[in-house]
Amino acid sequence: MTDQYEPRPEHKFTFGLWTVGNIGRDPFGEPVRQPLSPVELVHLLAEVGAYGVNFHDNDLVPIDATPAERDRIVREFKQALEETGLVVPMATTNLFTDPAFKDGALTSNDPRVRAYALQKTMNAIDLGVELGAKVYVFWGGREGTETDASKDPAGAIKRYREAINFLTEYVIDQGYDLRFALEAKPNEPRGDIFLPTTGAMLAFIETLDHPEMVGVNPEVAHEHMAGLNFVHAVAQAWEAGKLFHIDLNDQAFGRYDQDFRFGAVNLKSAFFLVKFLEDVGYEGSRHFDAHAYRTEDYEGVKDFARGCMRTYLILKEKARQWNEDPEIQALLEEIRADDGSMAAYQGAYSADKAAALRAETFDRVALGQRGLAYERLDQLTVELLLGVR
Ligand code: DIG
Ligand code: MN
Ligand code: MN
Repeated sequence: MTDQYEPRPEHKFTFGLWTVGNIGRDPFGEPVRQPLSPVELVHLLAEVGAYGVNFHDNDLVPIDATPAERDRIVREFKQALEETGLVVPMATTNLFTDPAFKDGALTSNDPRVRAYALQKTMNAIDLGVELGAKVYVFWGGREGTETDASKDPAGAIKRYREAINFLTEYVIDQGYDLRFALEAKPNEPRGDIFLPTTGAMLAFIETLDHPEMVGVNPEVAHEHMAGLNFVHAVAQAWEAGKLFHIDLNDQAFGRYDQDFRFGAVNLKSAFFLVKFLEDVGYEGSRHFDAHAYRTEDYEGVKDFARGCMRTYLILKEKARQWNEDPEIQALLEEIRADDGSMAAYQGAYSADKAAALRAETFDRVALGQRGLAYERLDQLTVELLLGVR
């Protein structure tokens, strides 16, 4: 089936090796799919029309690989990229699978673990840069606690800051063209994870030595797990100039991290997210950090990947329609009307402005009586999404 919703490189759709390579293990069940090699996964992604592929160091190079094995794996991976035209926009470090990181990596209570995590991350940064990555993600999946008796939360933040400062200095020292994107998650696999939301990450970034090198990588599922509006988190990151990357998927509220296909649960919030990204001209990767249902074989995995991209493109077209819908735009015009009568009180403070505002009189009752027609506006939006407009 070919139609206007076919992915093209300019859409910048990317997947991690760990997404389409997910073999379906879960806390209550064994794998359901045979593992595919990184090279096979690159070809699978090329087949479905992806633009790029991302990886954790150990998705590509096993943690116990010899230098010779590493070189062979990287050579073969580069060849697959060459053959398919896929690129590597982002890389990251696995600081959560190996038992060494059972109590965290960069915030571990064990200084040897913290030092090993730094060493592993420097090596992984080298690997990512070698393969073309310009964004480096930090997801602190194990940076947290089950009992707050174990770690001083302020001390943990200090350790995190020291590590990120060290690693931004490493990037500067190496002369790499690389920016960091910090990814928040409130819990799982730890009972509580430090820096749990995108908002917390934005505050943390301002305390770093090189905040200009560090942004965020918000993930739909993770903000939803915290019960938050994902579009608002993305908008705050964008407005702060910190939306360096984004992890798209879907997630029911109040559940474990489901990492569902994009748009599989909350179509309306997915619509407003796509509309925001397209309206503001976000130029980064549309990275699907998601995986297929455990019920699927690899044909189902391809359906999953195609579905992520198709839904994004369908919602992008819906956003264009919404922006051009005469009735919706007329309503917005009415709702946002500004007769300029309050212009004198907008913008920066001045003593004269404050004095004049004090003298202004307001009909408070009238202010509260105006009907805003949001029911009409939202119903028109729903009908457009349902395809009857
Ligand atoms: C989980 O949401 C995390 C890890 O998969 C990875 O470190 C990061 C990259 O997008 N997302
Ligand atoms: Mn997730
Ligand atoms: Mn993610």
